[in-house]
Amino acid sequence: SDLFFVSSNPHKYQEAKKILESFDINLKFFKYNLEEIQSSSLKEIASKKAIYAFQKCKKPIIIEDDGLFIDSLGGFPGPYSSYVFKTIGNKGILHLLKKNRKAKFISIISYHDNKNCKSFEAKIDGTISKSQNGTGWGYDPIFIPKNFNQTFAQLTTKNDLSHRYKALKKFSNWYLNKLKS
Ligand code: ITT
Ligand code: NA
Repeated sequence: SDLFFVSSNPHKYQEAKKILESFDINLKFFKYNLEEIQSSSLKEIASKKAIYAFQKCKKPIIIEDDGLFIDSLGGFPGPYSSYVFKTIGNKGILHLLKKNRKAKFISIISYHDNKNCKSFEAKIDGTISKSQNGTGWGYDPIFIPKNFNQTFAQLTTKNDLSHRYKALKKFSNWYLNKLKS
């Protein structure tokens, strides 16, 4: 049974594909620039993205909405992470931070088919590094997961511990059960 990942971001797809492979789920790519709904809630953005993605693809889909939430900035960029990355980028974020560097990544995976609409959320705590380290996409060069001393961009184990991994693991449990029933 076909399952499509609807997104404009091939990095997200590549990671999601790799992660779901480890749960024996084959993920296909439906590259599409989903209109970014502006809302202060990741959940709301995710479920709207899912409805829209299913209308476009007409096959069972998942979408993912992520946010990087920085404590000392009151959770900014959060739901605006995509826009903030394209505008001020990692350099801009580093300029804004002082002593408290705590942050977390949140991922919401939303599934939609002609019967079900379901979301799975997960987070990973960490800190923002003092400078960019490693070559990775998005905020990877500045995010250090808790209990590590290297950024996501430097770690070879990102896909075993990321927000994306944790949310997809929850999704897989539900999805594989659904396929059986
Ligand atoms: P969609 O088309 O799927 O919406 P997007 O890139 O706009 O793609 P989001 O709306 O979820 O995705 O935006 C979240 C942003 O947060 C994304 O553009 C990245 O810059 C960043 N991001 C998300 N997950 C990340 C990760 O694992 N590592 C680094 N940056 C990440
Ligand atoms: Na987006």
